[in-house]
Amino acid sequence: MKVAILGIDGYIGWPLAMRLMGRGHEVVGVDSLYTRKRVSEVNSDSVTPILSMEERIKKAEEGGLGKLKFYKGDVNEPDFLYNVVRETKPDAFVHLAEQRSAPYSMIGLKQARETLMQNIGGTLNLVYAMKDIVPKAHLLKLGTMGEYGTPNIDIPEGFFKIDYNGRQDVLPFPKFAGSWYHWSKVHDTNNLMFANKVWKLKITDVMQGVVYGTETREIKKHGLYTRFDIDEVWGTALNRFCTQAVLGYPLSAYGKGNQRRGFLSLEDSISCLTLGIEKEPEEGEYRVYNQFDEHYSINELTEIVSKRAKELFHNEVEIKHYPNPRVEKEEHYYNPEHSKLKELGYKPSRSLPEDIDTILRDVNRFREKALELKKVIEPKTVWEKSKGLAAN
Ligand code: USQ
Repeated sequence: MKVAILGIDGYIGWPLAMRLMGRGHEVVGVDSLYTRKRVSEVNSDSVTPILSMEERIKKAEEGGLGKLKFYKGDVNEPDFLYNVVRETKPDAFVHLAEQRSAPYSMIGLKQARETLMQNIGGTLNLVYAMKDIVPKAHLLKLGTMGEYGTPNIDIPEGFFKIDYNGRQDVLPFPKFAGSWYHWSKVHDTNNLMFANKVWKLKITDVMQGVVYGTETREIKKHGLYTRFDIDEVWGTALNRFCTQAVLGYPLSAYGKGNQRRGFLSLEDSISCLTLGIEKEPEEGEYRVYNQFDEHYSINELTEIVSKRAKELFHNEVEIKHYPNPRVEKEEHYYNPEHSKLKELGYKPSRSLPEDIDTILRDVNRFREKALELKKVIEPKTVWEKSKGLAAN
């Protein structure tokens, strides 16, 4: 199958490309390389060494993964995206080309606008290009579990049965996101449902939890790392905790630490996305998965990480509760359903503690680089202080 990966240079995009190529798919890659630029804007960098896109493609080819055609550009530019789709006519698209950091979107008006305009605009361009050029193609779009927020009831996979004033219906589950970034994904979801309704586009909307890890089978085999961010803007919870443990810094639990999220290893995220591509929806179907393996509270995670770090490196790790920079519930009910991927055949690969050991060992290998990023580890982006236009 010919698969276009939009956002191929990102944390998930690159390992997904290697997996799909290894399984005999023809991969077309698209990326503006904005993540590299935006990470450097906050004086940060990937802890793992990452090659340029050209070098990645060359090494992947030398490693026997096959050829990959790469287009550098922004999916938010309709002419650019239409040209790529016209030239390549993919059977499937994996759309990862969005600004993906909640803290980045909360820095101020500039970043909030960038996030909302770019994410919503790119997805809108894509559904139009699909309708006009490849209306039978499948779009697998990365959404987020954060679209749902933390309601005090079970969270279904996209839709739920509702009984109101004596009448019943099956409706989209209400969303209540926690950052401009997460809201951009809610708006995308609404637009995708509408594109499916009017043009019958075949769509999989993936509500993915927090992804962690440094490794997939292909990264291990070919030594071609994906990026690994640990700063307060681009790094996610577990990846940050592991790095802090290696460096001997206190683990940064925000607030009371009883907030709970769904987590998934990078290896399993890649397996789930591959499954979603290879087992596509029916003609005209819009389907939603909740893509995570298990849910943990922040306190549970910091406990596991400090225990594993102590066993591996014999260092004591402190857990520090920072005043929460975000506006979020710190105690809440959390029970999202997640059976659809398992019904399709997904089997989790490893347990979270095993993955944590791999991350700790990898970060320890690149310890010098992690140490260079010391200044950007402490939380500084505060939701309530998001900057608007200067008063004068
Ligand atoms: N947290 C800490 N300490 C930290 C970092 C985070 O306690 O040092 C807490 C946050 O307060 C939050 C939770 O960990 O309650 C998750 O935060 P995160 O930074 O790991 O993840 P989040 O901002 O939600 O976003 C990440 C990805 C995003 C993806 C999302 C999935 O950056 O692209 O969509 O995870 S989910 O969280 O399920 O919405």
